[in-house]
Amino acid sequence: MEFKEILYNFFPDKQLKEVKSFGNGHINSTFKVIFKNNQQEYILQKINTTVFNNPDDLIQNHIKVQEYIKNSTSEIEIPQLYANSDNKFLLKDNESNVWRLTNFIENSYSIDVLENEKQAFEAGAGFGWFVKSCSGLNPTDFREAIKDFHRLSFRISQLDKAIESDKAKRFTTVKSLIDFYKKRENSLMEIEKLIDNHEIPLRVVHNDTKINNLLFRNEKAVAVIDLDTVGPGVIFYDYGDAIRTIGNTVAEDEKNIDLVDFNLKAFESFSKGYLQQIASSLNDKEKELLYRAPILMTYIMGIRFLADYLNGDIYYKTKYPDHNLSRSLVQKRYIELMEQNEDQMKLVIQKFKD
Ligand code: ADP
Ligand code: GN1
Ligand code: MG
Repeated sequence: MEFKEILYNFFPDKQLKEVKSFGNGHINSTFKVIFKNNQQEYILQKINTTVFNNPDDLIQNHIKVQEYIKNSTSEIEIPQLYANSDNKFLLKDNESNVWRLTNFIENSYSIDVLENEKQAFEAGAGFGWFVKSCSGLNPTDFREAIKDFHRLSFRISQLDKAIESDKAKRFTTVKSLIDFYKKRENSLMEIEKLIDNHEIPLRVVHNDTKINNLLFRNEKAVAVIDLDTVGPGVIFYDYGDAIRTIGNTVAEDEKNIDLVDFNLKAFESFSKGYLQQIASSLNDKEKELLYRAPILMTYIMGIRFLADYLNGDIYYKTKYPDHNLSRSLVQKRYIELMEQNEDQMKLVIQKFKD
């Protein structure tokens, strides 16, 4: 269906001026929409229904958060969903594409790579605000957009299946990379056990806290976006996944592996901003083991990229044949660097944990 028709369903009175492809998300198709004589801009998204089989769950979860925090006095916000003329938040077009519309957060921008440490502090404050704001919500009231999304054993079994079927005939080229990840499997599974026995509690978390899912205005964090995966999870998921991109000096798909570096100062700034918001509600086990979260989450993303590479690039958007391989190699290098910095990471968390 044409953009004009889709948008007519949301705003029959507005005249379309421009629709352009926007952002660097790996999952949905995102467009910025501008109407004539209308200052407010919008974000229109075609939801990837191969990834999100039940898009209605996404909307239910988003609305739950939207309603819960609507009276928040914080300067940080989340995108607001617009209903269409059928009073629904999802529009299904005649080609079975599913669309949603939100406000464009005014004068905002996202970044893919950190430019300075102030941004890391701001990102910590932003993502920390989000999880603090959701702390009164019950995780079991949310629908899991993707079952077992950050469950390590699930991601390991996905990788094992990908190795076994070797669909794209790439196994031999990644043998040593697989070995790297396999070596760390058992140690990281210890964290899953603590989650399963509730020593690390379930909370409502964002579940996709990479740096470009946060918006800035004039260097200040102003919005947490991409709520597709909001729902049950543990604090390690959000904190760890954020560090995965925020502490890395280069993009997650940098081709020159020698440029990958761990920015301890950015790690410290993010941790300060994040823990200022949330430390008082963490239990001792969470505080004690938080330093392991960045390696856990980088590992999970590393094996997901690798599995997708072996499967022939069917999940993430890719721009060239070895794109998923580049991503997985960056995660590997970044894990090595964090392993070398583990003691310093522990000390930083110690400093901000009370
Ligand atoms: P994906 O699920 O594909 O990652 P996102 O919801 O993260 O999609 O959107 C992709 C990009 O579009 C974001 O990284 C951001 O740059 C931009 N974006 C998304 N929603 C908004 C919004 N409401 N206001 C401004 N920019 C947005
Ligand atoms: C995807 O949607 P986006 O681009 O913000 C992915 C995350 C990965 C990330 C890696 C639903 O995030 O889990 O960490 O790519 N989202 C989904 O860049 O799979
Ligand atoms: Mg995104």
